[in-house]
Amino acid sequence: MTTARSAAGGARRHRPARPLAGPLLALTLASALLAGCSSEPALPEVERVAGAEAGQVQTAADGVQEITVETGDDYVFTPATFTVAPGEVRLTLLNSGEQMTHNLLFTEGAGPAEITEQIPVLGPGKSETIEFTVTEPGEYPFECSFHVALGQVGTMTVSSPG
Ligand SMILES: [Cu+2]
Repeated sequence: MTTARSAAGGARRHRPARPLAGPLLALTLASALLAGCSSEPALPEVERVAGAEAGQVQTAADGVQEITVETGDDYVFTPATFTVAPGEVRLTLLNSGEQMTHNLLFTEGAGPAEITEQIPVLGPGKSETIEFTVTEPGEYPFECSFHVALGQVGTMTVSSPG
């Protein structure tokens, strides 16, 4: 296997070439390397692309509340917590990573009611949407079952009506 990109975090620090003078460029590279070496087994640097759209529960044109949860080349859901009102929910999981595969399922037996809709596998660069209806207020923990041991969990709260 020949791949230009190593699994190490440092390899992903590449940036578009900038018109820097030679010595300055060398200095920049040196400090980048130093920074990379001093950190612990670093996760690849992650860029979130959804920005303001991720994490905001919004009401779509058809009246369904929508939320986009983003994940990437790490073990984090963004947002990890959000609140919806009782009713229909359209949840999109966006994997903005380049390497890692995730899923999203509501932790069995953990919430006030079962939500069986799930996103079983989501490869890098992909997004998938599920829809479900919630009626019972309370906290519904969800997880990436691949990485739950690494802390990739979140909680959807269903607010009380009225
Ligand atoms: Cu995961």
